[in-house]
Amino acid sequence: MIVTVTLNAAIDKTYHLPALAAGQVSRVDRVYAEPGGKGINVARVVALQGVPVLATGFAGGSNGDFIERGLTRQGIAHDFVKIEGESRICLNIMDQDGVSTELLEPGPTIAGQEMEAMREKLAQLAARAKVVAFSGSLPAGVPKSFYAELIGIAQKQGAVVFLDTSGEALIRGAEAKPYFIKPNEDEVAQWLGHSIEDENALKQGLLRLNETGLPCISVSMGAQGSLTAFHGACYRVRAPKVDAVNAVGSGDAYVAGMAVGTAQGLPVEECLRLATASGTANTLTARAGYVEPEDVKRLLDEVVVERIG
Ligand code: TA6
Repeated sequence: MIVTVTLNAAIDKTYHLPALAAGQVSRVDRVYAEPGGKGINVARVVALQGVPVLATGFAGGSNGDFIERGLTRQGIAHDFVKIEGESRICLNIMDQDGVSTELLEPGPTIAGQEMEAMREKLAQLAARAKVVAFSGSLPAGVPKSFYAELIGIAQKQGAVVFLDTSGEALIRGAEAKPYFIKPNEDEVAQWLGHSIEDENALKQGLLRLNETGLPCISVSMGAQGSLTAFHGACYRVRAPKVDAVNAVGSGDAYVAGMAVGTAQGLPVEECLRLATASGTANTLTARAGYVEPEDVKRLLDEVVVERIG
């Protein structure tokens, strides 16, 4: 089983409208509302690929109820810590040219006893999991070191740990040496203490990070594809060219593919292929954090994975 952890769960609302004009009334053509936040998106994309998954995290209020009901409807097992506060709404406004504007609420404030309940729940769930994937921002009240603490709990239960977050939550979380991380170039530069001039500098930097006990690090280079350092070997991956409809949640779909490949014990090249096909398939649908499984299968052969050192 794969367990996903979303500490700042959300209702992801996508508004499709002709154009967004600041200071004016804009009428929305189509609305999608579904359980979201990065880890929940990971869970949905894993489930769509027919792999057992369970979503946990914090959920509260009527938005929390909506998230749990939505997951049940989508056939995704879940076991959240119920909190006093109200889970957030994250809004993605898509215009007809495909320009996306995201408005992300900060989310609820988490109390000390709610964090304690999370530690206990995670210890139980991780004991049954091959992979535990932590994703997204930390809600208020949660210390920046909380991911490191939870990662330690999951690792103690024998799970392989993924961490997809940003900023200080990532820097502090990485101290617990998760198996897989997905920083951006700026975060890699901050770690290394110098700027990154080109692809070769990025490659050397990622290999140095491997040596610090971070076994698998993927960095997206946008249209140039992605670079991954895995136990001292480096891979460049090029995604198939597609006409994207909505890219929101593609990073989460990438994590889902990587988690599925890892849980199934696939070689790293195949994990990267599945991750990239899943991320690309996500861009083909109007919904955030969603793939059509046939798209993933079709795209697999079009992903180019190249070992570059
Ligand atoms: O990756 C897109 C997305 O997952 C949206 O679904 C939205 O819920 C948001 O990211 C949340 O990101 P955050 O980093 O605030 O947890």
